[in-house]
Amino acid sequence: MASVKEVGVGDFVLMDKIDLDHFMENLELRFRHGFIYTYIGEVCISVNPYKNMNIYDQQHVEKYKGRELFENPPHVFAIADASHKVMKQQRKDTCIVISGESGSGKTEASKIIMKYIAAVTNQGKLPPLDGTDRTKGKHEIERVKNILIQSNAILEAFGNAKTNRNDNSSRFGKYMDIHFDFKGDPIGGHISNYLLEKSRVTAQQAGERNFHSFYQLLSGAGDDLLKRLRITRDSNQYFYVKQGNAAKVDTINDRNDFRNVTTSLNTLQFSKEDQDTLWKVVAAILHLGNVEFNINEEKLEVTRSQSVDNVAELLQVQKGELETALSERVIAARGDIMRKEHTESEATYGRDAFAKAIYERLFNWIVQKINAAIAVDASNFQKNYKSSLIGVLDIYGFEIFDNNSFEQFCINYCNEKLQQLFIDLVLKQEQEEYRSEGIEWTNIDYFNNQIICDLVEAPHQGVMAIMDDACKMTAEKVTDEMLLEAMDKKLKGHKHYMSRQTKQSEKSLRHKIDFRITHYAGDVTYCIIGFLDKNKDTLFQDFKRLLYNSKDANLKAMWPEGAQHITQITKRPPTAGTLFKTSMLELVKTLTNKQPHYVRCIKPNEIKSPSSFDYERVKHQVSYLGLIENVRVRRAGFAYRQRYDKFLKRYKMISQFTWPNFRSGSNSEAIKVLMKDVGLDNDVKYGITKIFIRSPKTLFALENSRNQLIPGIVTLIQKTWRGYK
Ligand code: AD9
Ligand code: MG
Repeated sequence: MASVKEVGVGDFVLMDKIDLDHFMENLELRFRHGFIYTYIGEVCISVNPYKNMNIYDQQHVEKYKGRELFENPPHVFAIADASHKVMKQQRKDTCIVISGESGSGKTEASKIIMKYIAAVTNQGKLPPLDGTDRTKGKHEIERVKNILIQSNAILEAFGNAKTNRNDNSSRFGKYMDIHFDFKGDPIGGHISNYLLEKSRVTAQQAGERNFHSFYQLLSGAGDDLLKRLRITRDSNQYFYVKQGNAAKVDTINDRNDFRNVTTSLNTLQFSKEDQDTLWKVVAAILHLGNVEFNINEEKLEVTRSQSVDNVAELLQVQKGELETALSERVIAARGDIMRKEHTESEATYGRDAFAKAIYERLFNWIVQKINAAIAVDASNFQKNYKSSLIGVLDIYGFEIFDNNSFEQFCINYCNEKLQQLFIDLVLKQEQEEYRSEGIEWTNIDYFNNQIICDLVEAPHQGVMAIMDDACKMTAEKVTDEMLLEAMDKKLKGHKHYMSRQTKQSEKSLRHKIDFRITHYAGDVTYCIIGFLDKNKDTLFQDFKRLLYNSKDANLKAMWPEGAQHITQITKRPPTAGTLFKTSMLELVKTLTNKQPHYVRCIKPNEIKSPSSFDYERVKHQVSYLGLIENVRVRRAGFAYRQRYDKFLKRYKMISQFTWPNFRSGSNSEAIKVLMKDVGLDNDVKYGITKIFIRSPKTLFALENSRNQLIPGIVTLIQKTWRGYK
């Protein structure tokens, strides 16, 4: 591999001057020359190249394997390697947190990381399967690696969709733990998924699509399967997938993707029956979207009987029962059981809630099945052995659309939490390192977004709590507008909250039903309509019972609560907002316990172009991600730090006292002598295990001296070598 000459500065910490302009200049220069990665110390900044880069092949894997960050040009491989190294050598749990706005390259980065980990583990030729334990182990590791990688295709098919920001936008959050044995080979894993944006199942904005799975099925399934599922290839026939008017996407080949998903399903040992359930549910939803309601002589009628027929057939439930569940609900009031017929709008609401719920359950079921396939097999280990792990977090990025609703509110709150974690960990980690090395340290100011997290999650006073209070009121009919009023009352005067009522002069808020949150990443205007319903997330009990009675064993198992009798249901389930908030708090706790590595992704432009660097858009991201402060923190303390043994190995050649060896003393003593000898010792501090260098210039000087000497040393070594021959 020809070595490529770096352009610009590979680590922002080493720049002469650090301010926004110089930061931007370096980032743009590097991007324009195809250097998409740049470090801030150990944080990797990645700018989406929007084109295939030839930097992820086996040769690159070899180049980064086992190396230190500074030894090679910046690369996300190096971050993966660092994480793996810490996990393996220190037996510490680590995590890689990938953040950035929608379309900035998080999911791609997470896949690149997974591939790297797969490539550097369990190396060597696989022995033939002869049944001995050792070969079993090696084959088992290959199986696990295969599943970890192939699960992506399935999860993306069912959990990603084309949005107006990204053709392959993650509509769920994903945190994956990969467990490793003592050799550093993967032995299993676990995926946690967060809030799937299920509203997409029934409605899409213009230019957007439903989840990929629908279009993959329509384009990729063979004629036989289509016939069995009673569907035609034409997506325009189905209301639930045509609203965005964007079924065809240039960058997506649904047919091929269907094939890949099928291969992955087979690899993951989804049985024929499992796959049958999967596509039947998808097809049933297509039919369900075409079911309509009509009021005839004051009675609700379900029209499009054929569609109802198809849904019943595919979900393996009684058609009559399905029709009843679609048109009325059973309610228990003080021990009495009554039937109440839906209005037309209640029926449509019920139908949509039903479609969303079965899709969401299906998605959770898929995740469970993947988890079962990669669960760590404890019998493979000695007693008391604890595996270590690397967690990889790839979640939906911060997003602003023309219309923002409850889903964007949750997604953006999630990004606030991650930013908070970044602030916490980056500062904490720095401070802890200085403290443990016995070095003095003063704080740097950050914009702390805790205030925005509180605005959303604080007990009683936060938006989530106000929403939950509104959902609890059943006596009178609470509307979304009333919810907004309650929010206005409680949040009036908050620096990060605004609505027409709290600030009448604000002309940019178009409607009375809008409110605005000033997020760390920018202002987002949310429309309150739909918040209550989405937070309550009601699914009429009748549907649960219906599915519990399905003849499809998989479906039945997905709906255990359908077994409950209506009178047994006394407690209101937690709201969607509360569930999400709880899962975010847990996620943050999980990540805090691990040694973190960060990849911060930047979107270079809005037009998915490999050649456009939209200066203002990038500058905005650099600002809100707090990257300049990140560099400052890193430099205010010390720009560079290195373990004594490694440092000595690299620079011992530049002093006559340490080359080829320092005779009398420890590594740290040798380095003290060396630094004095080259006149650089006023810029450094000596910690317990590491040397800390304050200014990048000192490091440059060291590197320069080393570079000047290397040709001489190479010649010397060559001569010596020849002498041996
Ligand atoms: V979202 O929050 O899920 O909407 P992501 O995950 O941040 O978003 P994603 O990884 O899906 O963005 O990247 C968007 C697109 O950019 C991809 O589909 C690729 O076409 C493109 N991309 C991103 N990273 C790379 C890369 N390293 N090399 C080549 C890339 N293309
Ligand atoms: Mg993504």
